[in-house]
Amino acid sequence: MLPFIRDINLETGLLKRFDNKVVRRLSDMRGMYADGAAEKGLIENGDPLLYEMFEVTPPETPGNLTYCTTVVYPGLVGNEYFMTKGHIHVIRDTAEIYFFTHGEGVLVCETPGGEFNEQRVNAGDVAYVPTGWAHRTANIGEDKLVFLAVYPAGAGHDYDFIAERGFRFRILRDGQNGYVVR
Ligand code: PAN
Ligand code: ZN
Repeated sequence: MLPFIRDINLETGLLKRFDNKVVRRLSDMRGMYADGAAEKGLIENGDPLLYEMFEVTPPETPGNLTYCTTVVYPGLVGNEYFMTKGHIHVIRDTAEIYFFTHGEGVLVCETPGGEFNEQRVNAGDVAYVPTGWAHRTANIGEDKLVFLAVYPAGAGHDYDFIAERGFRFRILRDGQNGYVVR
């Protein structure tokens, strides 16, 4: 494998070349938002696009890294901001770096033991998610929230962990662009 460079548009999150694109609509996250009636209504009326990921995926051999951009669109399901599904890595002993390049968001982290952490993030913030923490990102702004994630290739994503138990707290709207954790 040769060294390589990819060009990222910091504002849109678009990579000029990527290996894989993931698109998540609300119907891909059924049951994850608190307001089931709002979720149903939105799915029936166009099924909004919540977020997209553009991945660069070197071989999943020991020592390699994967990176990708995530673009979380602005919006609400009921009173809950658009967010990612959230996951913990299959290999629990995995840390990850998020570099936020555009927008306003909240990074939500939780351990299997129930320790909870939420932090507001803006363009320019570099977040470190330590090993053993599940993570989710919510967009609390009016524009796209964009970030670059870097993590060990082959770490895997355990979505069932969050789908089954959720996070302890949700990121809800509180006034214009404000949020409350509840
Ligand atoms: C990120 C996330 C991305 C989308 O690249 O995968 O933001 O969130 P979900 O994977 O929870 O749908 C990351 O943490 N990768 O490990
Ligand atoms: Zn991750």
